[in-house]
Amino acid sequence: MLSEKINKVLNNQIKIEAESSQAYLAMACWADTCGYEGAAQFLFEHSDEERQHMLKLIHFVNTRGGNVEIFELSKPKGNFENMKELFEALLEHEVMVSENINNLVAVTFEEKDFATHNFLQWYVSEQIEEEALARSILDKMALIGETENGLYLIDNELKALTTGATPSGLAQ
Ligand code: OFO
Repeated sequence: MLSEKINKVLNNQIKIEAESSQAYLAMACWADTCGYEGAAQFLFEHSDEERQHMLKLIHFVNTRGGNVEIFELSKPKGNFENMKELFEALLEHEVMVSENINNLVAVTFEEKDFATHNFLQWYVSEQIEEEALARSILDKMALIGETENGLYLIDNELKALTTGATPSGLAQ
């Protein structure tokens, strides 16, 4: 059984994961429109992953006898100056998510909810990976430079990071 406090913070995390999915969906659309095929694929897939993170939390809350609340989402930013600005925004978003996960873990200690504590360790590890990935993309951009050739190389690098699966079942 979840305490009211844990249930509330988990519901807030469900909202954050849904907003992450929306944020990356908006980024993917921008990249697609600009012709960055690799970046678009990478971001569509990332958006799908965030939805999975949300669903994983929803199933956990339901399994533990809690009540899931689905909130209204804020409109994500859908326009960027360039790829660098987009990936800086992505990193900033992931850092915010990591802070929220850390706060959530702190609440599990307060509430002595070690089942939720264990469950959240997956998110702690995931955030380390996601922040590292965003930083490595920005590092590569700084190294290769934002010339047309540089951006083409980055776009190919991003494509290599994708699974190649069609995003959310849409026809390509
Ligand atoms: Fe849900 O991992 Fe990124 O935000």
